[in-house]
Amino acid sequence: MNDRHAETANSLRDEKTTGTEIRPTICSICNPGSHCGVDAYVKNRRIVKVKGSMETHNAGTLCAKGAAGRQYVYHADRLTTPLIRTGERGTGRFEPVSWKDALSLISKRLNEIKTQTGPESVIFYAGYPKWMRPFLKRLAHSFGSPNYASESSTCHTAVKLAAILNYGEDVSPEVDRAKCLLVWSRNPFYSNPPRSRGLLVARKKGLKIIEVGPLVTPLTRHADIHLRIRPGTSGALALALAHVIIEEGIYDRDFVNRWTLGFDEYQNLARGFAPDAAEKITGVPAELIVRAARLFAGSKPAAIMTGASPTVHHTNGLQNQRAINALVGLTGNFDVPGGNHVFPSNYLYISNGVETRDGEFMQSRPWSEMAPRVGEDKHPVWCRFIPEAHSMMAPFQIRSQKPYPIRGMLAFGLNYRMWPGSDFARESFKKLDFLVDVDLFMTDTAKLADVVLPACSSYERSELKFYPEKRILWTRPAIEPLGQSRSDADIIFDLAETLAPDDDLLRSGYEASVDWILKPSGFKVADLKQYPRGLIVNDVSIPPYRKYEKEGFKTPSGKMEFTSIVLADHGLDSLPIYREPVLSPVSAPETAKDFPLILTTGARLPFFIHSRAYRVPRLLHFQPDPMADMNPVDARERDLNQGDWVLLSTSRGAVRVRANLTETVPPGVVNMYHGRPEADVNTLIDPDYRDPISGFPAFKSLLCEVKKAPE
Ligand SMILES: Nc1nc2c(c(=O)[nH]1)N[C@H]1C(S)=C(S)[C@@H](COP(=O)(O)OP(=O)(O)OC[C@H]3O[C@@H](n4cnc5c(=O)[nH]c(N)nc54)[C@H](O)[C@@H]3O)O[C@H]1N2
Ligand SMILES: Nc1nc2c(c(=O)[nH]1)N[C@H]1C(S)=C(S)[C@@H](COP(=O)(O)OP(=O)(O)OC[C@H]3O[C@@H](n4cnc5c(=O)[nH]c(N)nc54)[C@H](O)[C@@H]3O)O[C@H]1N2
Ligand SMILES: [Mo]
Repeated sequence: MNDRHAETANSLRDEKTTGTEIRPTICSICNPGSHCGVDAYVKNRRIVKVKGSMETHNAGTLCAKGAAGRQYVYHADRLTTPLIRTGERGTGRFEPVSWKDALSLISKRLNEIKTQTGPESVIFYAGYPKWMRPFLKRLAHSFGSPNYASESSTCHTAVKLAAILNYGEDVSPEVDRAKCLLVWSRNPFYSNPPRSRGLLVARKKGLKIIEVGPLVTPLTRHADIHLRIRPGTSGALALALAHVIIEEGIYDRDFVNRWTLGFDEYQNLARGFAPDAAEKITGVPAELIVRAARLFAGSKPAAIMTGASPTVHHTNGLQNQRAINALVGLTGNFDVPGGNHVFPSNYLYISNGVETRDGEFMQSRPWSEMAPRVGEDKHPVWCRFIPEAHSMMAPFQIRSQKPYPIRGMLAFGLNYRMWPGSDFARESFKKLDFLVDVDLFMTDTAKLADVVLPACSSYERSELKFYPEKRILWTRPAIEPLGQSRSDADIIFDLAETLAPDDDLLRSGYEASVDWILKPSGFKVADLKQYPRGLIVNDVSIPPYRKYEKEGFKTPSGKMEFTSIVLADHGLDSLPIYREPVLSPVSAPETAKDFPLILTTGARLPFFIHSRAYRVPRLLHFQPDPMADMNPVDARERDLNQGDWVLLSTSRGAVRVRANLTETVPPGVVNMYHGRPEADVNTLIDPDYRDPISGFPAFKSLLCEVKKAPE
């Protein structure tokens, strides 16, 4: 293989004098595209220090979460043995059992449910951790259940769905070749620090940046223009940009004439969003809208980078995202160098050109041989294009038992605080006949389970990693799994013996399954093991540009669709119509009398990640008490000072937090991070406050009030 790749790393160094060995591995606390290379300094089989690897994309750096890796791995609350519940659900009373007993109980109960009410009565679920997903999905389908579900029912898949409806495929921005980048509701400095450096490099080379989002972020000072929208109004802003671009004739006429469907209707729709009208809706000055439209359409090539979730966490999120996407085609930046490139993922959400057959691996049984998925009745468009069950609908179906009962769940990293109306989700999960949760910690969700299994961290396991820079890696554990904890993959492959006895491939084991997935690449796990920091694969096939010229678009019309045929077929708006958030000062003036402020939740913080970082002292110290950000103007009106304890409330409830007075949030808006056990902001959001098409929760635009908390 030597002519195919360059090794990216030197070999391991032994520091004989100190007895400390440097072991390369990865930190996997955040998104799969980052997962920084780490040098773990190991002495007496314990990690004594972690350092960012110099040889990987993070170039020697680690973020706050990564740097706290040792406190995470060696946390006193780490689960170290399998547990079976002995007390009431939620009380946390468990007793240790052997792996053998735990796994045989799980097999017995899940197979019983399968016999009694069908395999579809069991959900196989993965939370934010993603690395076990290919194996878990295959296990579900080989068991006979269509219900593999994940956190992706709140994350990215609605963005992807919008792109599929517009273009037939998902697209990604080519930052390094673009002349102008429209960064729409994304804060890479917090959400993806090692990759945000590319943005600064491009900026130095002259990249123009337009930032869209209500919050001031570290990107703002690098942006040429910041369009500070009212939360939830992205669709109106996108249509206003289209209005200017069309009126001024600075769109790509040739592309629009030859390759698009529904331009006339779209143009008519955009006519209603002249900059002055849009200013009233979005709060963005008309003059800035015009400037941004001219800059974006006047730069060739230009690309749009949207976040994985903030544009779609609204009741009109999917259509807003479609309105944003439409700008790519309108300006002729679709699938061109430096625009938005169609580059399908190769393995676990990463596009790098190294061919695999992961899709084939995961779907071991066709949908037609299984029951309808959870959520298929309510969100058919999402289910048509996203090959999963809709986890947002699981709490409802567990209660209603319609169209069929859901009774069992095998979950890896289940966190009920991820759901809107998290208390509702919690009570739903309590109703299951049998719940298994695999986690590193005894979380509040794990306390609801019948069986809790201890997973190990990325420092203690081996996994296949793909990175955008054409790098592939089989990671090495730096230490043995703590206590009796095990890797998620080992647990899945053990369970396959009894839950999927007919699946010979799954039963051939973990590494053999990965070899099968990797077959088209020509690599095997055994080859990759020789390269502790991975390989750069040189001869990959990066998809060409303007593929549509040969193949057409993968939409029903074969064109880019301003008007979606699929949506029309489902009786939905085919145009990207703008609708107010269901709970906004404009659409719900009665509610706004008591709850006049706009609540947006979950904008990323550099030191927290969903539910996970709160237990790590070094990270909690950055924000010891729960905090809600509010503008000093709103604070003054309420007689509030920095750090005051306040009640943040919606019509559904209240949480007690400290007020953080900051101009990073505009007047009239309150921003709070989610997942906090003592102040769970998702209890303030109705479980059904969702986008009707994608089913995504509208975490980022609703109504609230802030008042001084009673002593
Ligand atoms: N440190 C850290 N990193 C993470 C995560 C984490 O929890 N912690 N989570 C990971 C996950 S799961 C995801 S999905 C990504 C998300 O990461 P990003 O896609 O970067 O999204 P956010 O940081 O949530 O929001 C980015 C910007 O969206 C804008 N925004 C906020 N509210 C609204 C709104 O109502 N409407 C619009 N249009 N824009 C709004 C704000 O200006 C905000 O700065 O981050 C990933 N990375
Ligand atoms: N209000 C509000 N709510 C939100 C969001 C928001 O912006 N606002 N964002 C939404 C989005 S985009 C997302 S992605 C979700 C986040 O989704 P969640 O799934 O809630 O994310 P986490 O809390 O990071 O992880 C869940 C669990 O996985 C466990 N875990 C970590 N690593 C492993 C592992 O290797 N193996 C196993 N078995 N378990 C592991 C953790 O300990 C934790 O208990 O939250 C969503 N909820
Ligand atoms: Mo996410």
